[in-house]
Parts: sequence; C-alpha cells; structure tokens
Amino acid sequence: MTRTTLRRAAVLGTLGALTFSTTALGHAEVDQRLPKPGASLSSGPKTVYVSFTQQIKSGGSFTVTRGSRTVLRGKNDPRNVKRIIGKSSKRLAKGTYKVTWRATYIDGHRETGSWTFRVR
Ligand SMILES: [Cu+2]
Repeated sequence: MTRTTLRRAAVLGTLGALTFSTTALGHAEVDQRLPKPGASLSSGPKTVYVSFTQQIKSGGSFTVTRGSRTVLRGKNDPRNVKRIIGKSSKRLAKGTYKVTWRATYIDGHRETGSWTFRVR
C-alpha cells in the first residue's frame, strides 16, 4: 500500500466515524424509572420499570435486590417496546432496593445502569 492510499483510508475512516456518531441511530437514553431514583416510599411498589427514549432489543432485563437477595426480576415489556418491567404479586416490603438493568439498543450498543429507592 502506498502512502497516499494509507492517508486516503485514514480520511475515509474518520468521515465514516463522524457520520456514524452524528447519526447515532438507535442509541437510546434512559427516559423514566419507577420508582424514581432516590425515592422514599411509605408504601412498597408492586411495579418497577425503566423506560428508554427509543425501542430496545429483546433480552433486556433487570434485577431488584435488597441486600444480597433478588426480590424481583424484570424483562422487556410485551406491551411497550421501550420498556423493561417487573411486577410483584405483593408490595415490596420495607427496605432499601437496588435496580440493576441491562439493555441492548437497536444500534447494537449494550448498556447497563442502576438506581436505588427505599420503602420506609
Ligand atoms: Cu449506541
């Protein structure tokens, strides 16, 4: 490969990266979380969810943990392509909870995140 070819390849590579990052097609952001991060609730929730600004792929999940115990699991909401949801048959008891989610956006990027809330 000549020097010119290498330079041209580098320029094309940069242009490709710029085009991709400005388009950012399918890269979602967290939209809403229930309960809200840092919430202190007098009554335990039955439903926990995290929603995104765009559709996410199947295979999204979360765990809700209290100490070392997983008390609830969430998965893609069959009724909302932007949401991971978990429903408990009973209200969550008093305690501090951590929700840890993972999702794959339609551009293929995998993301994880977490938040906490409390039932007092
Ligand atoms: Cu992305």
